[in-house]
Amino acid sequence: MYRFLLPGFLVGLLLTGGLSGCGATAGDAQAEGADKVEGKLASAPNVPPPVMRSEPKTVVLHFEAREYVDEITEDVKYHYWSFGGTVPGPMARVKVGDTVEFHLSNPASNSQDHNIDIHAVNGPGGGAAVSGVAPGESKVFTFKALSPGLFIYHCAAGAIVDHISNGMYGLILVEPEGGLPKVDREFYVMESEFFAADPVDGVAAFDINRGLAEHATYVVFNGRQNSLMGPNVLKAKAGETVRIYFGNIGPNGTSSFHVIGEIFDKVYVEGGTGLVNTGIQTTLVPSAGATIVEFKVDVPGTYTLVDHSIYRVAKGAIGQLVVEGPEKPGVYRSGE
Ligand SMILES: [Cu+2]
Repeated sequence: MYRFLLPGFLVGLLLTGGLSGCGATAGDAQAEGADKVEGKLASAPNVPPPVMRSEPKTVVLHFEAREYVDEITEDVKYHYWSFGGTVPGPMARVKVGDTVEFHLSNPASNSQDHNIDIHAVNGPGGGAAVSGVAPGESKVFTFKALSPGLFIYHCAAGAIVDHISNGMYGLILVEPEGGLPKVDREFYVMESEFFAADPVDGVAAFDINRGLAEHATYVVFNGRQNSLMGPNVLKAKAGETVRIYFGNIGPNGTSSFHVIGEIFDKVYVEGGTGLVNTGIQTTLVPSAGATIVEFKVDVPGTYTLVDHSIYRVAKGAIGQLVVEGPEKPGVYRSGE
């Protein structure tokens, strides 16, 4: 589904300089006691594994800006700008108290300057002030993860709107002390609007007038229509607990995130870890905001993820979670 996913990202991971200062490979740096560890990253809908250590470390993250053309619908391709060759970009996972050494590279083959604003940063521009890279450049900045929560990152270069609208965003989880409670399944889902002009030879590009009018052509999960449908559905077994890390970049719309047929047993309000609400049907996720939801799937069947601003489903804001396992007629059945 994401044909650029592994090649582009791994090339970026491997070629952007290694771990300066410790002389170790990424694998060596994972060893117990190493001062620096390579960051845990995963591409949506996958989630990096829990951090599983009690001591804070310096976590090295390597991101690469990539511009490419890929399908946004079955019939239309789009001129994406991205981190790592996927939309959304990779999800990162660190722990509160960690120091993050963030490397951003912009290959010479790209056409645009880029940077990154990470909402987990305390400092001007969230890093954008010191991470601007022209094509062919790389930069490094360092920040301490002071606050736990699920945070958006996005490019803030140039006019910002085109970089955000073209796909340059993703999520970073800063785990609280002791981590989050164990669950059976974790997924990474991000909603976004695309403002696409009429395609030329089947390829569409950003239309700023549609953006200014707040009139999205597409509203999608994980960067394109059907990213969580058909062969790409999320899967779980009856009785399992599911956690979704859900981000909404907008850039304009607020999401009314809902899973049809389920109730969120827990909502980590606005992506923070200090306030957990329970028994929630639909949760609001603002532009450039995030949430963490958890629910137990009791009954087998198909559950549908939507932005319950329901006209957006017709624009692509839909995905499915398919649950297999034994029926549980005491919870749900046809008839009396
Ligand atoms: Cu950019």
